[in-house]
Amino acid sequence: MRKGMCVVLGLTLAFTVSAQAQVWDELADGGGDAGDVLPLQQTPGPPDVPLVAITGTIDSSTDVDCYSIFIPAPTAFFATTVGTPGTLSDTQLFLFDKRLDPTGAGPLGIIMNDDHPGGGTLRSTLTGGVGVSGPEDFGSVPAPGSYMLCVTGFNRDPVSPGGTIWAPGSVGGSFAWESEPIGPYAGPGAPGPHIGWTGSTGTGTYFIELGGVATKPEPGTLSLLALGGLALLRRRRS
Ligand SMILES: [Ca+2]
Ligand SMILES: [Ca+2]
Ligand SMILES: [Ca+2]
Repeated sequence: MRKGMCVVLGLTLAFTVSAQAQVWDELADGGGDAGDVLPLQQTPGPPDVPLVAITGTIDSSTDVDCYSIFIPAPTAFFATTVGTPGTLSDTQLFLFDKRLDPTGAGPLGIIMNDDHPGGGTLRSTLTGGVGVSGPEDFGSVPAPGSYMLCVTGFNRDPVSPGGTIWAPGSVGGSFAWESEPIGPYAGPGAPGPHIGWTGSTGTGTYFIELGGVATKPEPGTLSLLALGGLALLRRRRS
């Protein structure tokens, strides 16, 4: 059997054995309140399994809960509180790139949503593609990888050293806290690295339904994936 095929079969077997879907609970699984800035976020586990939901509680006017997630295929990604259980009626969702900005001060904002882009609810939806969940869905996830997903209630918002990230006026003047930003506002073009939060939130429980999300892979799996990719490349070139 060719080496590349062995690697692919090995990966398939490893994934099948450990592929039970995980619902992560902030208290029961995380052991307490999830932190609100890198690296105080919770990291749902076990590694390498589909992550289908995260549940928890916004328990004070300043609480924000953040989680490490892995997005293997950006176009399949979504995170939503629309139609899910939970007493927190007006949610907000934020996705940050876990790689630090060039100054090392913090992660950069990728996409956010306050009220669902399709309208009709104060709950929130993020998608990996543009326009998937409604005409106001402007954001996208740029590449497969590890991200930090944060949930809070309206109106507790992320800040950078220069002020509010995704603040009205900072992204073209028409910003209304709906599914901004992306494009020039993502990654290196975002107004600044995330260092904290401002404003206050209502309290209550939340249930974030997830699609196209896995728990963080083990480092060995990433190496194996890279090896598999190399093997496939070599096969194509030979
Ligand atoms: Ca919490
Ligand atoms: Ca928290
Ligand atoms: Ca909202």
